[in-house]
Amino acid sequence: MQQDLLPVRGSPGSPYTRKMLALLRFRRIPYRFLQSERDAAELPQPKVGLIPVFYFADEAGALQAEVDSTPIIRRLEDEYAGRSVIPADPVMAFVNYLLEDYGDEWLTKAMFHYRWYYDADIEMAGSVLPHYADVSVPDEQIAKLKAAFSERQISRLYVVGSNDTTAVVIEDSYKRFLAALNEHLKALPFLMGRRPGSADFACMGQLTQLVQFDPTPARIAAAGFPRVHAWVSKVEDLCGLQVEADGFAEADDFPATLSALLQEVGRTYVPVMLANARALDQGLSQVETEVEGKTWTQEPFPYQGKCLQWLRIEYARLSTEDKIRLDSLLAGTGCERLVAPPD
Ligand SMILES: N[C@@H](CCC(=O)N[C@@H](CS)C(=O)NCC(=O)O)C(=O)O
Repeated sequence: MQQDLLPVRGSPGSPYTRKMLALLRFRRIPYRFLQSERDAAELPQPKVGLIPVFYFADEAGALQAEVDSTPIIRRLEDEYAGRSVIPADPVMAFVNYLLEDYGDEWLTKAMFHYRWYYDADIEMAGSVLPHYADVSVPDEQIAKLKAAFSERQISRLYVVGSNDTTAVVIEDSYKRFLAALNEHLKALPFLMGRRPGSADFACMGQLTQLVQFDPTPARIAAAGFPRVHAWVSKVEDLCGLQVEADGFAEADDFPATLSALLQEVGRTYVPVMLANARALDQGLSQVETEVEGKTWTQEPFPYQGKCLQWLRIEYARLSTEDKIRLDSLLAGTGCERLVAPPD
């Protein structure tokens, strides 16, 4: 059901919030952004304590709190017409889904890692983020919030798999992703072609933090990839973009730079998602694999096990003919392993 102003609770420091606000602007869906729990005090609580939270009206008009950006985007597609972020061709819709999940589940490792691993980044995030809920909080209170919030976040680095062993893997992958995106943007304005897909918003959301906020990754981006820096700022508000009906990249004219991006996904996200699923299946206490010849080790992450299942459901829904078309795009990128039948 369409609402006059769709309530969304989140924070400028949350990459998933930035993903969704940018998407709402592009889609021209009117919303009201609630930047603290206090602003949403009258609204229902979501089942899981994550942001952003969307408050959708049910049949009776009562608001229901929902989290998880990927299914929320699909719900918005059903409820609001026009300016779609999902390509009509199911093969390109799968590529978009995969790159969206890469943004949400892999790039977020770089985002969380840089923010809570290095002193300069911890200092910046710890000092600024506590002001987002209420900018007038007195300094003495901010000092306490800063210490408590930073400690909590640093203690959770293990969740995304950031540790002394994986730091180099995460940082190398961030730099390679920036380089691959930079090459792609020389040819096309968006990941998905001449109009943005949900993958664009997922990657841009993480990059708002990496490229614009946290000093260590921001320095890397500004020094080597000014084009990507500019892209992130532009994608934040695409409400004025004229959408071309045939603007999505096409499977039978698949951009070489998009293949290169899929190869990057195949180097990192793919081995880690597969090793995570194996560890969960076998009840292991550690995920162990290699990424680009270097060790990856982290605690199993049940939510990312579900992400892989959802991706496989997307694949299973394709017709036989579309599977063949998609398989030929994925062949040799490493991503074909995600959907290959078990051996
Ligand atoms: N899969 C979720 C992830 C959302 C998420 O992880 N949000 C972070 C903030 S960016 C969060 O709320 N973390 C818990 C916390 O900060 O307490 C989505 O796509 O919306």
